[in-house]
Amino acid sequence: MSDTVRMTLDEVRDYARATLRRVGLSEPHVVAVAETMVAGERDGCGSHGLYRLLVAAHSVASGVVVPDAVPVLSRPKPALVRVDGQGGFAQLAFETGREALVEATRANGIAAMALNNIVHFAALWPEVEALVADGLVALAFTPSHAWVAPAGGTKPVFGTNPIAFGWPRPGPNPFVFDFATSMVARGEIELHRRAGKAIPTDWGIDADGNPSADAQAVLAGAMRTFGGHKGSALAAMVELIAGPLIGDLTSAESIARDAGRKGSPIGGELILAIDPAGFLGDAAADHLARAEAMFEAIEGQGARLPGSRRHAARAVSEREGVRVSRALLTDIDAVAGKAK
Ligand code: NDP
Ligand code: PYC
Repeated sequence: MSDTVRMTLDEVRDYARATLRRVGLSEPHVVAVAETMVAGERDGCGSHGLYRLLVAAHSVASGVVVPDAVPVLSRPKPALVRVDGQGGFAQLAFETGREALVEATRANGIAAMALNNIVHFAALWPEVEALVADGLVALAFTPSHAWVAPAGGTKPVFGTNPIAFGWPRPGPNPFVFDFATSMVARGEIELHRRAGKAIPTDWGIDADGNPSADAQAVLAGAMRTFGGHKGSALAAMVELIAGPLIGDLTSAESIARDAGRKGSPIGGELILAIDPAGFLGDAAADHLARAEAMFEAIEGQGARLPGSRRHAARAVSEREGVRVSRALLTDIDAVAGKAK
């Protein structure tokens, strides 16, 4: 028997929704959360696909997340949108504020949305992609739990703190990158642990501060930032602008609030959106067209653009479905069964 199962994207969606219902999420959260898992599987990002059902189920069971939270939207200033997630998952908070953010960006040229009081386990590219689909340039940032040591140190201070950026392009695929400021997302190390696979020794250090290829040892020790002091500074920036600046938790505060429950990170997210027409008016399309020369210069020499692997994976998944680990589905069913 194969150790993977082929599923269409509709089957992935149905499975994710059914599982989230069984673990007790309210229907609006079920729909919003499942969609980001479908996006993860579809775009070949296993660390943020159906694997996250285990993570979400645990956050519900351990009382880290409010499963039926109803997010509350407010407009503190004309160009600022705030959504208080009331302790629920981030996806529904984002959906609650999305239209208001687009409207504020069109009205002011630039706008920001703070998501507060949320629990976050998702990839950020679906959010910036959604804003880029409205013709905006978008950036998103969120801290997580203190798992990552600063460059030159050995003790966790930062979260894996992703940064996502999206830029509209002619044609179906925008320019989007989305990466952790750690060497790799923690979810990738967790997947290596589950599979009993070694990790590259530059991903992290064990509890004694030594580089390690043992995923479990690094999960118990500290992860490293990417790019040495540069990634470390970017991780610090994410802590500041998506933590204290919006009145929310740092990664150290998030893990303290978790109090050993091992749930998903608790805190906030900052999303910035810019309307190219703000600076450029009717000339926006001409200037955006000039940006294409840069993309051509990158691809013209055989280098690839961030997002190109995802878009290629998406085309295959939409046509042929995806392959999901049988062991993962068994574990998810067991966890969801217990929740019932
Ligand atoms: P990767 O290191 O795989 O990097 C992802 C980004 O880099 C993608 O945009 C990817 O494009 C691009 N990229 C990768 N290789 C190349 C290459 N050779 N040339 C050009 N571009 C390249 O991802 P991470 O492990 O850092 O993060 C994975 C996900 O985890 C992210 O989506 C992030 O949002 C999520 N995450 C979420 C957190 C949270 O708190 N909510 C915390 C940490 C991470 P492509 O996709 O096309 O390969
Ligand atoms: O993979 O680092 C990670 C992560 C943290 C929160 C969500 N994903």
